[in-house]
Amino acid sequence: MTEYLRNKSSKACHFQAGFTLIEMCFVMLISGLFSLTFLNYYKDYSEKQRIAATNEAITVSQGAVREYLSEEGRYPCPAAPDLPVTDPMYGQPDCTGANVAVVDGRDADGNGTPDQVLIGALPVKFLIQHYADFNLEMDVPITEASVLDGWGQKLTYAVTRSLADPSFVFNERNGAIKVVDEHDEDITPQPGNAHFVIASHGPNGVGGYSSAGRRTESCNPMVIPGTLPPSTVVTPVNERDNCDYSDNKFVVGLRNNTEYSKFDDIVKFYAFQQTDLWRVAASQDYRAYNTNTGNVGISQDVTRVPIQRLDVDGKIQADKIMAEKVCDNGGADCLIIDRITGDVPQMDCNTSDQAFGSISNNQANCVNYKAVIQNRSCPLPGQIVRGVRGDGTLDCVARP
Ligand SMILES: [Ca+2]
Ligand SMILES: [Ca+2]
Ligand SMILES: [Ca+2]
Repeated sequence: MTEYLRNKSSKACHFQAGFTLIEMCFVMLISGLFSLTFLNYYKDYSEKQRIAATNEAITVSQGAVREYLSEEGRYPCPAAPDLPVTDPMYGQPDCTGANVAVVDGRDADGNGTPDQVLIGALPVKFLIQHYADFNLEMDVPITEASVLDGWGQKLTYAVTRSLADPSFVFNERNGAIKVVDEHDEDITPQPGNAHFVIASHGPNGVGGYSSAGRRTESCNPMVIPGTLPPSTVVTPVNERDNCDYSDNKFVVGLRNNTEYSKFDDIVKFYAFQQTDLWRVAASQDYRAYNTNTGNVGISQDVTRVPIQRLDVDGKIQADKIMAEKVCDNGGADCLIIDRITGDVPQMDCNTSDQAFGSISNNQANCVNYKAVIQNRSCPLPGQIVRGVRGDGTLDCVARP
C-alpha cells in the first residue's frame, strides 16, 4: 500500500496543472498520510465490528438453543453444515447423525461406553419455525443471519447427543463435550462436561463453512500440534480442534498468530455447574439438604469412605430415629421395626399360659411360663419371680 501511494504521488506531481510541483507533492503527501491512517482505522473498526457481530450471533444462537431447552426439555440437534440455504434440509436438525458428525465423548452416564456428541451447524430454520409455531417471544429473535459470524461463515454447533436426541432421557449432569484452553487444560466445571459448544472460526475462517455450505479452507492441512519437533510447537493445541469434527474436544484459547499455534476463533460453551453441595430447602429456608448423588459421610477422618447414603463415623444422637429396619454391622439379620412398633400377630403370645420371652426372626418367642416356673423357685430367700427370661431361667427380684 505504501508503495502504491508513493507511485501515485509521483505521477500526480508530473501531470497535475494549476499547482506548483511542491504544492502538489505536499497535497498528495497529506492525502497519502490521511489515506493510510483512515484505512488502518477503518480496518481496525471493521474488524472490531465483525468481532462484535460474531459475539452477538453466538449470544443469539445460544439464547435460542437454551430457550428451546426450556420449552422442549432438550437441546435441538445440529443441522448438516455443508448444505446451501436453498437446500430443503438446510437448517433442519439431524438427530440420527446421518448428515452431521458423530463422535465419542465422555462416558457421562457411566455405563462403560462413550456418550456421543453431534457436530454440525445450528438448525436455524427449524428454530425460527419452532418459535413461530408456538408464538414464542425471545429478547432477540433468531434469524438466518444470526447463525453467521462477522465474516459470513456458519457457526459450528456441537451438542451432547443424550441432551438433544429425543430417544435419550435428558440429564443435565451428562454433558459429554471437552473444552480446553490453549494449554490443553480443561476449563469446564468437570472435565468434559460441556452440554454444547458454539464456535466461530474467526477472521481466517479456517475449517468453517460459508453460508453456501462450502468449506472455504479445509481444516485438515493445518499442522497438528505435536507432529513437529517440540521446540517449534508453542501451544499443545490450536484452532484445528474446533474444525476437525473428529473428536469431542474444542478449544477456547487466547488469540495467537504463531505458526502451529494459530488461534483466532471465538468459542462459547455451556456446561452444568455444580452448585453448592448444600442447598437450602425451597419452602423452608432454615433447612438444607445435600445435593451429592453418592454417599455422604460425616467424619473427621478424610480418608474414610462413606459406605452408606449417610455414614456417620461416630455415634448418632437423636430423640427419634426413623428407620424401617435395624440390622447388624454387615447389613444382615435385620429387625423389622414394624414388628415392634406395630400391632402385628407375629408378636402376640395368645394362649393364657404363655409369656413373651424374646424376639428372633422377627417374631416373638413365647414361653410357657407355667411349665417354666412349675416346681421351681428363686435361688435366694426373700426373692420373688418377676418374669421368665428368654433362655427359660427365672428373673428374680427381692421382695419389696
Ligand atoms: Ca455412556
Ligand atoms: Ca480460525
Ligand atoms: Ca476437536
